[in-house]
Amino acid sequence: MKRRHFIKNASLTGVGIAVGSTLTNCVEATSEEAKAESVAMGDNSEATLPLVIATWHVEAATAKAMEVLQAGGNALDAVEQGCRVEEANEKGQSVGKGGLPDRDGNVTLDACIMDKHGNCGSVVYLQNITHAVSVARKVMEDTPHVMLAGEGAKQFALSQGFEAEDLLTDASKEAWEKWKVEAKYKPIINIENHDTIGMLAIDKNGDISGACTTSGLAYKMGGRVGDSPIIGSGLFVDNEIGAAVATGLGEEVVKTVGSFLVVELMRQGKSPQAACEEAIGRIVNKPNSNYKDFQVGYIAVNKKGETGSYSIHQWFSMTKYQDGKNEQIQSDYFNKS
Ligand code: SD4
Repeated sequence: MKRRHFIKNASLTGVGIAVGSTLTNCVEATSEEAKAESVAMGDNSEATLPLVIATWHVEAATAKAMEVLQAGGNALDAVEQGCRVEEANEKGQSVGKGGLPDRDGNVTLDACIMDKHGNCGSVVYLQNITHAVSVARKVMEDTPHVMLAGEGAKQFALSQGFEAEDLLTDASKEAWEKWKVEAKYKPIINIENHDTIGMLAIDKNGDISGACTTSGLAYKMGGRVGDSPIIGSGLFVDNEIGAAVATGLGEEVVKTVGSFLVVELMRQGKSPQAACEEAIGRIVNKPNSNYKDFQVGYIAVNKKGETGSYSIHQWFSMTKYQDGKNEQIQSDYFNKS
């Protein structure tokens, strides 16, 4: 098992000291009254800010995001910079440079980003540009649009000074050539075959942003786009409530508009953990669901800084950096049979 997230039980103590204030101090009412009410509601989370969470085992990425936050940067800068670490990491074969190609050998990237105002930007089927998340941010900030696709997205990136590169590394090419021997045209994800990075951060002001970047399913059909660049499916941020991000078989996430669902469930009062569990429930409880054949995982954070994660199968994890600790947290999961 080569993939990074199969490193089990790795508890990572990171460097750096969290210098944030508690969320109850800086976001919500500071009065004793509010505090008493919060304790009465069973909320004993004095979440320390800033905080960052990400899908899978990506402690270098969360460390980068935390570095940005501790230097006074905002959550948007943090999630962009954090995701860029994995995009540049050629060993990660699900994101950016070195991502596994589609069945025709083309590496195509999907990414999106969303800020505290609900602004968002996204790129789909982007080729030859490593930092898809930064192109998504440019779409958000420098165009009147939300989403750019394919050649248009690439031309936009080039016009913004991004450099064209060949994203197919020798290792990914070799893997693709091996896959071709038995090439199956149906894009099947198995539970080992993904580690899209989705990242959510709360900065010291209590503002939330999120980002998501991926090369999508390995050996997918040419032209296939997953959930990761679809606002509401792969990612959703509502600065008043919280945020969620997905990983796994994008088709199943899109069908349930998963990340929006998680945030809406939190709006109704569910904890991030309960909201992630219910969103997974929507997938696995469908009549005739073949959930045994694929993985989906969600992570979420609410405005109080509480976090949650849940997946269909074992071995999904969340990396969380808070209070000076950068650690991998194994996620609870549905399929225990
Ligand atoms: C997709 N959700 O394209 C992505 C794949 C993924 O880790 O999460 N990989 O469907």
